[in-house]
Amino acid sequence: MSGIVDSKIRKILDSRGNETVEVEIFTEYGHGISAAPSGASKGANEVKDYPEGGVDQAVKIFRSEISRKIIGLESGEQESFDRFLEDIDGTDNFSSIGGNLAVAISLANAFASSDELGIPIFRYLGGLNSKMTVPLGNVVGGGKHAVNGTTIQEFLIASHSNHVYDAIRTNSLVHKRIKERASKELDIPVGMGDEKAWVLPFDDEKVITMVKEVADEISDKTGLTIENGMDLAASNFYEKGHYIYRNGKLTREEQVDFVEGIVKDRGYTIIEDPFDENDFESFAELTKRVGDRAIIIGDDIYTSSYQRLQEGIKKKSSNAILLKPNQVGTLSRLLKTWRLAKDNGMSVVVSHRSGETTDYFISHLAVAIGADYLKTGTVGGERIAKLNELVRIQEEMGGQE
Ligand code: 2PG
Ligand code: MG
Repeated sequence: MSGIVDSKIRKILDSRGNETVEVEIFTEYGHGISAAPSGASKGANEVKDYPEGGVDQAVKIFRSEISRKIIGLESGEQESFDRFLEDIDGTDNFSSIGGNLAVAISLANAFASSDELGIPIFRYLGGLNSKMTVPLGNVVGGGKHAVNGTTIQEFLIASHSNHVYDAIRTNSLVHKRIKERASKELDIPVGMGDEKAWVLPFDDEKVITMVKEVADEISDKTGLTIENGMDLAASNFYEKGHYIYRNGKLTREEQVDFVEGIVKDRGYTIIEDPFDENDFESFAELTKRVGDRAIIIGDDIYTSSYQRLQEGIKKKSSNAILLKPNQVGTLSRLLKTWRLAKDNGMSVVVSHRSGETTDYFISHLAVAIGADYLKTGTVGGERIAKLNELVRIQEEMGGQE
């Protein structure tokens, strides 16, 4: 493996039309490119996305400081490369250079190494854990990803098939059918949110039933098992001891009962962030009640952080974790958290952000670490870029002609 010989940075736009950074790393025989995504419903404990001065300042820091210093670094030594980024930053949460700049550099470097070896990234990163993942995507969206939608941020579905293309296609059929169903009831056009899920002016109860019915209908038609799930992103509507829904409010205890009912009575098997990000205890209570039949995923509660996950494990808060590289800023940090989750028998979901580019690194990452699911929407160019990459990866793995 060779050292880094050159690098580049530029501003590009993400799917919301916001500016983000794209980084390129060149080794003697390899080239890697990666762009940072961005969240709208961020966890309070994520690293800082940009330094003071925003995207422009991040570009300036890269050009004036980092690009010079990375020349000659061993691209194949990802851990020491990522430590170099931490050292340059000098804080715990990347507040000097920005976690989004760090993550674009870190992932571009891994990409360059795999390219140098002439192998796809999932093979470069993967080992015995590699396996094809299951596409998990939202078909109805609200919360911070939409205006006037449901209080619950994401209504998710996951179709299961040995052929990932069929699973992706089936997810998209559910998405299509939801629109047909909703359009019949509404005399206004149906629009999409940030992640290209439908935004419906219905209360959450109604959507819980509707998405389950549509998933069952499409499952009967296609023969594929389709799981129902949701990301409540509950921190966003938790205020002083109450969860405030568009049609009423629940206490902490009532929220536990409500979500228990969604699993036990409504057949949902994937539940993300059902409580406030600091309420490890309610997470633990729900996991105790329904953890044998559903995965309870921590996103905002953990923010992919090793320390936060340690606390969750100690308190038995969940049986699954969501992993997003830009929550922690480097690939090495993310993999460290993943190992901890794995060693403790947790399910793993790799995830996109609501603001995305066509970067498909997370598809390779999900396969490389054998993630149970890749959460990355069901339609929309920036989501499809990742889903279609899964199809190519499966072909490369020899699993699909
Ligand atoms: C989430 C994510 C992705 P955001 O809450 O899981 O769907 O949203 O990127 O806005 O944090
Ligand atoms: Mg989430």
